[in-house]
Amino acid sequence: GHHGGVFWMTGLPGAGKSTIARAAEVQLFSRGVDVSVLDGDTLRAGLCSDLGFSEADRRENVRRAAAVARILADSGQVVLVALISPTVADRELARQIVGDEFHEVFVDTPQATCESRDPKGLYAAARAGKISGFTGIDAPYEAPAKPELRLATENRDAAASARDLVTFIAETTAL
Ligand code: GGZ
Repeated sequence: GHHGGVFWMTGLPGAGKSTIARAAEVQLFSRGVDVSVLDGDTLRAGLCSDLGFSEADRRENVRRAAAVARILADSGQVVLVALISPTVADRELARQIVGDEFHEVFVDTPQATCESRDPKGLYAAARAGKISGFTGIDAPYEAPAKPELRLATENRDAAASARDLVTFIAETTAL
């Protein structure tokens, strides 16, 4: 039988974290796996609605997500977390909270590609100086040096990246 696990997807805004997580969720669900997705938009609409994008608020966002993910993973779920989680220190905190079931997944998309997608126009707004502290423009993103899985998304669609993620999940959780 399978056991739970936390698959912590980090990457720039617009890298495709949430899209890949949702596609993987569907693929896992159809295999009968108990799966949850925690993404920035969902968390920030509720549990984390008091948080902004300062360094401290991002860290608190990561801490809460990790705490919830741990509870869900301990009850046997596969948990896909899709958060920018921009710093090595933030992700180390998450790993510490989650424990052995933590797996770091780097959604590796060149910034130029993220910026050309710009679904919400946030990169453009940041470039124009209309918003400040935007990750990749005037707030840092530290790419993971040794992620457990790297999804290079350039020239691949979200479904293909999701399949790679599901394969990795199947290997690590004995689905
Ligand atoms: C980064 C921001 C910002 C700033 C709003 N910096 O593409 P999106 O729009 O839907 O996803 C981004 C989301 C990032 O939230 P996270 O909770 O993943 O961030 S963190 O892990 O750093 O806490 C983006 C939107 O929020 N957004 N302002 N200044 N992203």
